[in-house]
Amino acid sequence: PYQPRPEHKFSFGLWTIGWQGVDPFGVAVRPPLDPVRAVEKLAELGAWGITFHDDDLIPFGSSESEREKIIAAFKGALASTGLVVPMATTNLFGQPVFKDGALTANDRDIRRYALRKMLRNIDLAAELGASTYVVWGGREGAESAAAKDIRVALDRYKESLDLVCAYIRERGYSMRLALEPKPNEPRGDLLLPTIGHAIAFISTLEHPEMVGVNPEVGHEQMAGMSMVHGVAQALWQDKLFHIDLNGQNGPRYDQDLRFGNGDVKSAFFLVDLLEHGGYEGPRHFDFKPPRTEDDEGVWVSAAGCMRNYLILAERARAFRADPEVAEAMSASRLGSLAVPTLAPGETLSDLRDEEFDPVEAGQRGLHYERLDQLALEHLFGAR
Ligand code: 3MF
Ligand code: MG
Ligand code: MG
Ligand code: MG
Repeated sequence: PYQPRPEHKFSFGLWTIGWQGVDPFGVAVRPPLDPVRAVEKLAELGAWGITFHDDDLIPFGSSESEREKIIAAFKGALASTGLVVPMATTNLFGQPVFKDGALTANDRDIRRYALRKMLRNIDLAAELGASTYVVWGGREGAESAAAKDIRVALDRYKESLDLVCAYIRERGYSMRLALEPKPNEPRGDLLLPTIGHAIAFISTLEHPEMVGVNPEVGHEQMAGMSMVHGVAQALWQDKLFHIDLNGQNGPRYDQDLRFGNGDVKSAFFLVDLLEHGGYEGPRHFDFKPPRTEDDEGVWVSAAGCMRNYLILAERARAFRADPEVAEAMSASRLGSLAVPTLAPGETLSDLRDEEFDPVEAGQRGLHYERLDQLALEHLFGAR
């Protein structure tokens, strides 16, 4: 019953299943993963799409002819499996040239190089049919407020994104950008640290309609934010263009656990929101199979992401279909929040004239504990 199928729109970054386990304390524990094998394995597991940074697919420094060979083999695997490329992105953080950021590096020639690298991969993304291009700043940020004038850095960030949007329009690509917020790591502080910062920044762009967000579960939780509230606001503002699903245990380093590990209750309400809140985009996993895993463990971990999503979706459906939940929601007056505070035709002077007993109203219970207990019991599989 929890078998992933293409219609579920599950996608994975090539850098996730392909992660070799290099971390700040240790070297690689797994060999490189051939992108063709990644496509075949994901298709076999029931996934729908694969995404990549330019350098995940085409190793940095590859020659023109190597690049063409790799792209041809990748396209061949896509064609034979039916896997799609819904999104692509640029690696603007891995190479030493990007140690002070890319689009907001203090060095102007580095910013120009970063923009060139991005435009080149946007062409490839368009060629492969991607409709979303994710922008994660990577190293856009600083360790010291003395080292970067953040207001000026934001000018440069805006300048670059305006240029990229103009390029996409000029080329006639049907592609939108999705900014990925993250509070810190690898820099001490990153620009656009949360969903809220990103949405506010988007409103300053030349083409705000072309730019949305790609929130990641772990990144919001690193900032101590509620992923569920953040995603709900992004949906409300029509800005949820893409999503990075994974797991995290509280504010610490970016754990990138498989989806379902970490804060399970938040995962339950997130799936409930995505499934019942009108989101129709990819269910994209950005996780890291832990260093403890061999090749077999990598695919078990990837399959677990999808299976956990489907289990939580089924639990969320059962929660919403339970008559006792409906009754508890009505006892908690959830429906009343949907009624506009001022009735049609009413005036503020009507409102001011109304008789009200705040002491009586202050005594009403909301019964949220009963409702939350029902949610937990559905999540636990106890109902
Ligand atoms: C970093 C990330 C990135 C982004 C990616 C864009 C390496 O914490 O989450 O993954 O998701 O660059 O999709
Ligand atoms: Mg992460
Ligand atoms: Mg990540
Ligand atoms: Mg991510």
